[in-house]
Amino acid sequence: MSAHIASAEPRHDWQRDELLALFDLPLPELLFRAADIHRRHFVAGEVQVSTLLSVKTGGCPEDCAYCPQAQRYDTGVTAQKLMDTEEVLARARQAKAAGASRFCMGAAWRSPKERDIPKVAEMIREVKALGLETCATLGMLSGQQALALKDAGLDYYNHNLDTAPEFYGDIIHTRDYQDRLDTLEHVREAGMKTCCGGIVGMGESRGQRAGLLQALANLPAHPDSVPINRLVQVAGTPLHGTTELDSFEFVRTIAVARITMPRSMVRLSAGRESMSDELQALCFAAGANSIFYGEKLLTTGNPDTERDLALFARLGLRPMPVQEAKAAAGHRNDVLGSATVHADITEPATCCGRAA
Ligand code: SAM
Ligand code: DTB
Ligand code: SF4
Repeated sequence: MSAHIASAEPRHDWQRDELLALFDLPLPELLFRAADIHRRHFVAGEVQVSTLLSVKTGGCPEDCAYCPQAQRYDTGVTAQKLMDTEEVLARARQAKAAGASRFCMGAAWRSPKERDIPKVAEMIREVKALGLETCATLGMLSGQQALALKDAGLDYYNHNLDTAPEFYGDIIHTRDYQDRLDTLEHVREAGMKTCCGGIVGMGESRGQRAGLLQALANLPAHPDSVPINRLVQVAGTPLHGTTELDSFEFVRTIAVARITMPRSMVRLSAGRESMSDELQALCFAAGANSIFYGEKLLTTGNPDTERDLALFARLGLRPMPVQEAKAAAGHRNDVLGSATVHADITEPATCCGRAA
C-alpha cells in the first residue's frame, strides 16, 4: 500500500480492505501518514474558508433521515421562498468582509425547477462579481441545468454521496445513489468543480464509513472539496437520538479521506459547533484543510466567527488565499480546466493570524 500512497497520481481503485487497514492503524501512525500526504500537496496551516447561506429554506419533498429541512419531519423549520438577489448579495458582502473566500448557496430542493434557474444564475453572477468563489447546492441537476449554472459563473457544485452505497437505503428513499452519481457527472461535464462528501455518525459501521470514502475516492475525478459532516442531530428527524460517533473515529475518517484523496480540500464540515478546540486541532492535524465559517450552516448553528478567529490564532492557522492560475504543476486538483488553484507550496509560510 505504501508504494501506492507515495505515488504522484491519485488513485481511483481503492479497495475496502485497504481503507479498513488504514482505519485500523494506531492513531498516531494514521495521523503521521495523513499529515505527510497533506504536506506534499498543500501548505499545512492554511485552511480554506467558505461561508454558507440557505437561499431557499425548508419545505423539501425528500426524506433524508438526517435533514431538518424535509417537509415531512416536524423540526420547527418553516418553509421560505427563494431569497431575493439583493438580500443574498448583502450576505455575500458580509461573508467576504469577514474573510471568506467562497460563498455557497444552498436550496432545500429535490432539484431546481426550470423557472428557478434564471434567478439562481443571477445570484451566482452577482456573487462572483464581488470577487468570491461561488458554490451552490440545489439538489439533482440535469446536464442542461449544470451548463446554465456554469455559464452564470458557478465554480463549484456541492452534491454529496452522503454515505456508503450499502447504507444509503437506510437513510434516503426518495432518490437513489445512481441519481447522485449522474448529477456529479453532469457537473463535471459542464466543467465545474465538484464538492462531494458525506455524513458520519448516522449509525453506520466503520466498514460503511470506509465505504463512503471508497465511493468518493473511486469517482472518475476526486472531488475538489470533500465535506465530512458529523451528523447534527435535530429533534423531529428520524436520526435524532442516534448514538454519537466516537471523536477519535471521526478523526480517523478525516485522516483516511486525506490519504485516499490527497489533492482534495477535506472540509471539517457540519458538527463543529459541538466539537472542542482540541478535537478540531486533531482534525487539522489529520489533514482537514477547509471549514464553513460563519454563525450558521443552513438551518443549524456553526461556531461564531470570534471563536473561529481565536481558534485560528491559537493553532497558528491562516486562511488559504485564492490564487488564480498560479499554482506550481502538481498542486492542481485533478479536474481538468480548473482556473482556481491552491496556494503555491513554495510561498513562504510567513505567519499566523491573517484571519481577520
Ligand atoms: N437539497 C440539496 C441536496 O440534498 O443535495 C442541497 C442541500 S442539503 C441540506 C446538503 C447536504 O447537507 C446534504 O447532502 C447533507 O450531506 C448535509 N446535511 C443536511 N443535514 C445535515 C445534518 N443534520 N447534519 C449533517 N449534515 C447535514
Ligand atoms: C455539506 O456537505 N454540508 C453543508 C453544505 N454541504 C451545504 C450543509 C450542512 C447542513 C447542516 C444542517 C443544517 O444546517 O441545516
Ligand atoms: Fe431536501 Fe437536501 Fe434536506 Fe434531503 S438533504 S431533505 S434533499 S434539503
